[in-house]
Amino acid sequence: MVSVANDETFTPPADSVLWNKDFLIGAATAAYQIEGAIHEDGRLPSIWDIFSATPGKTLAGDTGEFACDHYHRWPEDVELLASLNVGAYRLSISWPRVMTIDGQPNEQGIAFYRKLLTALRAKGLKTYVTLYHWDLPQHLEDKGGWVNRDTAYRFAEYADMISRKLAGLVDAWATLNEPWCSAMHGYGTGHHAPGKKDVVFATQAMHHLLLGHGLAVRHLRANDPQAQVGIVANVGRGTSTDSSAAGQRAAWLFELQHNNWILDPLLKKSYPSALWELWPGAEPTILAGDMDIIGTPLDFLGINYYFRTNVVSDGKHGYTEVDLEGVERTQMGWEVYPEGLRHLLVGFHRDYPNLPPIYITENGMATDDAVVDGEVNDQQRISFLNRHLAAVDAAVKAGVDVRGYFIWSLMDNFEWAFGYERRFGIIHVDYATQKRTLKRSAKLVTEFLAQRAAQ
Ligand code: IFM
Repeated sequence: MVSVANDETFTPPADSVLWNKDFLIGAATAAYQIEGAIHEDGRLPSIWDIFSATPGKTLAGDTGEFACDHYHRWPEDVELLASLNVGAYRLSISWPRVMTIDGQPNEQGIAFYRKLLTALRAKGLKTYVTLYHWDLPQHLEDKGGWVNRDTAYRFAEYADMISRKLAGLVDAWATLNEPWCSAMHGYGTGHHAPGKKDVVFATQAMHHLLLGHGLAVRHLRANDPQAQVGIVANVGRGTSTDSSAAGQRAAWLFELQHNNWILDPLLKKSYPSALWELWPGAEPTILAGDMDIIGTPLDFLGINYYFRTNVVSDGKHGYTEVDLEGVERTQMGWEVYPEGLRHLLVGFHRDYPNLPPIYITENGMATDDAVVDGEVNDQQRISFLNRHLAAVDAAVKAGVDVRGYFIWSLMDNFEWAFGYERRFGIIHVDYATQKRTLKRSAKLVTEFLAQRAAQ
């Protein structure tokens, strides 16, 4: 058992970028994970409704049917969010809530986001809005989902429609959240909706996700010229305890597969060719002009970082993951490894001369939190946040243009295949009563931001 540092406070060093009032600190959520209300106001079924209702797909059979009931409790949630003194909120829009089956706007669903964004703005919060955080309308999956090129065009239509409707209420649009997870877990491993399992599907899905992204960027810019436009990628640090050439290649391949698979097409307009050695025969169909669309310049890149993975060579073209012993882990079993965040940021800055400004759009951890005498003492999370923010500060000092950091997550929520057991929030949610309780981490962040504002 690894002991956790007993940091009692959340006080960044005096020279930390965190004290800079322009460095944005926010909290993040996603529609399916918090909204509930899946049958209301004309919302269509999403792939996660169908997947999570299928026996055996999620822990304890949990679904997003009620989640945090945010669809009804959003005024209380906005008050809580604003009470934390954060400068921004990252949320996502549920595509099946705002668009009808024949591609028309669903005004009732759109009204929800208009009210929410207006209330956030009234509180002085910046709004970071993701268009696709994994909840594809099921009727599009029935036609092949992201493996079908047509879905990229449907996504672009959705982006066009919703950015016309919400123009002026959004500070920054992100097209996709974590296309790696959508493609690989949705169509490769089957751990996520829609649960397909073929790497050939995964690579084709990735290409169509990125194509949809590029097409959407053009609409977002045209319809909402004041807003920033970007995309959010999850990235992973891969290392190997095997110092041989084979071990080091395994670690390199891990990062290539997790990071460069997405960042190269976005920032270099090509896929890394070594991918097709890792996955022979899985090269996607790419039409003329696709890579130029995908490589449309971005205003910002969102980076989501959680953990490091140790790998060894599989003796063939790939790698195998091997858990390290004696390292600190979260409730997810993920290794706590802040140095990986600094390392990756500095590496991206070195490898991509056109790297846009970065926001850490997600970072945080799951802990098995409980309310005791009205309090939640999430000591490991406080320590986690301290250490990862120090890693961000180190990257900034090394020259990386990081503009902000969003804690994942504002509140405990539906953690996909892991249901409600895994608690990522800085606000505790009692799902039986929907009572929200600020965890100690939330209180310390609030105090720090008050001090920062007062200086
Ligand atoms: O909860 C998820 C989120 O939806 C996407 N990024 C990772 C988080 C933790 O697993």
